[in-house]
Amino acid sequence: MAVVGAGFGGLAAAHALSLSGLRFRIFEKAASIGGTWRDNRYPGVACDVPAHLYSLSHAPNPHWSRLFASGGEILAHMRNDAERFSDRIAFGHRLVSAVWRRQCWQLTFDNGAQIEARHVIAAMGGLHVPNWPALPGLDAFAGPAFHSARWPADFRAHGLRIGVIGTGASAIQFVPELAKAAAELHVFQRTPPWVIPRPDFGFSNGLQRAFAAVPTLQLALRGATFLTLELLGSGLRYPRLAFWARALGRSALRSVVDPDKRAQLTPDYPIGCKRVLISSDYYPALNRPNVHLHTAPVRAVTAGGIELDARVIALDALVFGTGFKPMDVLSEVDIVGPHGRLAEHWGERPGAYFGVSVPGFPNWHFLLGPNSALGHNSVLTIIEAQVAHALRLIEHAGGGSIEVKADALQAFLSENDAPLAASAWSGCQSWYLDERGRNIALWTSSVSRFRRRLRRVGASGYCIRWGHH
Ligand code: NA7
Repeated sequence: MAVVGAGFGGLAAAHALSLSGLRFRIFEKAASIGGTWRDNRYPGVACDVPAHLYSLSHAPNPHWSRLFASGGEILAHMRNDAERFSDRIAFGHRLVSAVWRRQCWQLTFDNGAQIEARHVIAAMGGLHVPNWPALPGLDAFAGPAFHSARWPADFRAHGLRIGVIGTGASAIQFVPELAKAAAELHVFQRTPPWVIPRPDFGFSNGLQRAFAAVPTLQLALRGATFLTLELLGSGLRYPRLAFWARALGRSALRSVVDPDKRAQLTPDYPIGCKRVLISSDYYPALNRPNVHLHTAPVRAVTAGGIELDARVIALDALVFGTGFKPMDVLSEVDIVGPHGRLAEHWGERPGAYFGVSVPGFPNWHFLLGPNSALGHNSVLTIIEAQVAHALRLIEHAGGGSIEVKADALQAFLSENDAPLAASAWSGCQSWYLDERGRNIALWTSSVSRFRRRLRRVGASGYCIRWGHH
């Protein structure tokens, strides 16, 4: 078995594979583990799902220091968990092609290494290919210019005039940090996000000891957090139920002192359509006299700054908080099944059965593939359900190959798209939808339903072959 990627998906797969006694290796493009949490090291980085839920269930951590753990704390915890797999991970192996030949996947890596694997668990990440806006003059900028997921460790904001493009989940975390140090901070906003307060607090040493001594206590907190998010998430599917979030968002907006700024920051689309952001320091940061909000479209980047419609903003550094290209794994890997390339197969619309299996691509198991991202709960719960499903498929396949049927995928896509029209998600443009408004990323129902459905599905909807393709 080959596992590609050593982020949370790879670790969840490694744990399950080692429990089942199957032989496997993990191939990781970078020099260390961590995926999202290795890449995103910007100041203020934290998870917006409470930490006791945002942990793999096999690796609870009684010592989370706060409800919303920082990225650094999450990465340290992942490293602890990954230690037992260290001899199974091949670092510096970026998968460039996977070709199905003689009932096996032949994997080729950028360092020239080649291996054969009967099954591949592709844990290459849902959101990790940086989205760079197509702005004229981007290369002409004279100062440092970088994406939030490529933050230079030696970047010092002190005394600089800094521009930030984008106001999504990442930007609202690093803007307050930059605002403290920058001489001027210019935030270029295309669409105002809905932002609700972050109910964060630290866990005292006593409480951490109690979590360690009584694991049920920790499980109870995890369960309660899960159920709360499931319940709140239903507000995204039935927008009328989201009144509480709208009220929270509106009351947070009242903390913006300047009425013009407040108007610019007020969203004009249904809450939940884009990911609801949680922050208690974003709006206060925008109140600072050194922080300027621009809503005019960015026309171009010049050597010395950003050109808006009517003016040029002089800048020393430029930060892109412009998010990621979802489901863009194919920009990195050429996957060729028995009947052709995945890029061609997905040309019309990317689709995978429960985000895992694609017709025509036997023994290939995606984690967090199309239509399995979430807007409301911990994606780790989805990853774990998908890993369990992949292992069931591997077991069913025996020594042969297992492939999902095209009509099973069609039925899944129709089922998943059904609630879309009535939900908040169809009310604006977001990375959940492609340019034609089709949902390529989201699982539109609850995690509980995802788990239940996957458990029942088993290998029905799949076809097992013993001969050669
Ligand atoms: P997000 O949440 O996708 O945010 C990206 C932001 O960048 C958002 O404000 C976008 O505005 C803006 N953006 C994207 N492209 C452009 C261009 N071309 N011009 C101007 N502004 C642009 O990414 P994050 O990194 O913040 O978070 C990623 C996910 O990680 C997040 O959803 C969580 O699930 C965790 P828009 O709203 O599209 O107008």
